[in-house]
Amino acid sequence: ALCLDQLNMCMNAKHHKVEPGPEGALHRQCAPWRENACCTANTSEEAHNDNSYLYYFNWNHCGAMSSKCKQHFIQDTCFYECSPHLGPWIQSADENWRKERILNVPLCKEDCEQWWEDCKDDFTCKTNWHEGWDWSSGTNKCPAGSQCRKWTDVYPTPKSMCEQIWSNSYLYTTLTKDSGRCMQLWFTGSNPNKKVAEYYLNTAQ
Ligand code: FOL
Repeated sequence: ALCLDQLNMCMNAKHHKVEPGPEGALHRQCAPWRENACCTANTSEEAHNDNSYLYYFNWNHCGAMSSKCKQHFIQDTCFYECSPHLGPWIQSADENWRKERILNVPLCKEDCEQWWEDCKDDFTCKTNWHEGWDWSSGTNKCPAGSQCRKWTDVYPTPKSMCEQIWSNSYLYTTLTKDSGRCMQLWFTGSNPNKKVAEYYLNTAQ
């Protein structure tokens, strides 16, 4: 069906379903989306694996990523792949691996700050993780000339990390989860992001 419902839709990207719907069982950290999801059960399972077939992305490009940091990347993957309420932020993308992307999704302060806190003892060699890797081995490695640096040298603030790591998929905000005006990566129970998307659709940002 033609998409007329910006509040309940899936982006046209690499692994997303054509339309959102219930999934009986989504894996672990993706389980909160099971009532209405843009990801399949297989995608949700892969989201938890290193070098998964989703993007063959190597979290451990500067030594092993800590598990407390990695859980945020798994959650980000669940959010990105499963969220059915990203309509107000979906844009067309000029990329060979997806037709649409998300831009400037207002992220709740707590989720961005906890992500950065839990990663701040880790290392990376790149600011924008979407491009410029060495893929010659089949997974991303640090490109020649780059060096692994402390997380806090690459990303001095939570804002710099949340906005830059995925080419401005996220907008850092000082809004808290209880505001109802920011999107949550981490939630339990019914999806709080539906109301947030509704708000931004009506105010047309
Ligand atoms: N999470 C969020 N929140 N937003 C996203 O856009 C997002 N995207 C991914 C995963 N989680 C996300 C997908 N990640 C490449 C690298 C990372 C990636 C997908 C693809 C990649 O192939 N990069 C090539 C350039 C590809 C191209 O654009 O031509 C490279 O040069 O490294």
